[in-house]
Amino acid sequence: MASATKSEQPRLLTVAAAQMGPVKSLSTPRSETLDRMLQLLQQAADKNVKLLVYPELAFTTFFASYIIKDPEELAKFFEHTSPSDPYAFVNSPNIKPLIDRTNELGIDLYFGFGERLVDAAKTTDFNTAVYYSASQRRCLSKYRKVHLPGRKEPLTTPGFAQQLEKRYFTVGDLGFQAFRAPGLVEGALKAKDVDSATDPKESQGKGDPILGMLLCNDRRWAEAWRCYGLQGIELLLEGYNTTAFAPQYEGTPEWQEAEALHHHRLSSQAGSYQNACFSIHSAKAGVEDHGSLIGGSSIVDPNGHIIAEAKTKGDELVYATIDLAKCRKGKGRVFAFDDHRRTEHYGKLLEQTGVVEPRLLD
Ligand code: CDV
Repeated sequence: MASATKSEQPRLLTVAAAQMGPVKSLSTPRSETLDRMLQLLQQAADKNVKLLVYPELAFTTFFASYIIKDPEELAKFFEHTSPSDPYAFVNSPNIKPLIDRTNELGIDLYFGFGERLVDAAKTTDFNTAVYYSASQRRCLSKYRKVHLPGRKEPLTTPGFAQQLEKRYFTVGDLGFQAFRAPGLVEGALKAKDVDSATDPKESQGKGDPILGMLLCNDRRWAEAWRCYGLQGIELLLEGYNTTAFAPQYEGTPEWQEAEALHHHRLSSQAGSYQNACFSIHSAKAGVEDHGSLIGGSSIVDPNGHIIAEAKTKGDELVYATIDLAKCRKGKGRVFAFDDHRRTEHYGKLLEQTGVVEPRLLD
């Protein structure tokens, strides 16, 4: 573990990705998967981990890669919420044992799940991640995946890998909201300790850690990272199910998997460096009935270095003690946004979605 810049007090935190091997099929019992998650949680406790990140759609197989026509069958992959009870899932029998145990162990969690929001007669399904604080005994924040990959209609050629997130989920409506998590680092500055006349810049990097969440494909989008960067993010959490091989695309299975891992690393390392934050990336990996998924769960530092990475494609705890004070170097120099961003030139980012090329030459 490298130290912080010269003047910074260390803000140490032990964190981990709970990489999960495959959840074999649509009919794999929930209890079997939950048991594996509980075992990873215990391993995390044994390593004194204070924050543990599970994958996207952690409790089930990656159901968005199957063609599920029966609405009753599909409903089994979702947990219910409502506008008046946005965190109702913590009491679901599919999730509550994890919450109960993490309360006993005092470990904060990020996990992904299928969320069915029931509002009067209307239901809306999201691919969701949540942050649960053990010290507060409650969820602090929810994130609904924004960049949904894949398609609405299945591919018709037998054997082709399906990716149907646009069929099963609605685009997230919560944006990219950073939040602080209490109880993770010692001596965090609190609002009551600061005089209202003091320049807010003086307290930067001294409070409780600033966190943000993404889900899988989101990590490839610089815009998502920067929305968090602009809120001073120090630690980004992300779970994923990334296809290792799709027969409809070029290349051998080995080559495709190596490329997928390369792009995963490139995205997580660039995002961390350009926003001067740590990040934790947690895979569901290995071969499920719909196809194969990459491993490569990792912890990345604010200089873009991978400081811990999974060695297998099975259940594996990937952990490290990080020093959040190390975020200050990038935030104060190369990526001091106040000093160097040029918003007057960034208009296209909000005005345009697709590509508009310069006109053809005569
Ligand atoms: N679950 C995902 O979002 N998967 C996408 C794949 C389909 C490209 C990903 O970005 O890893």
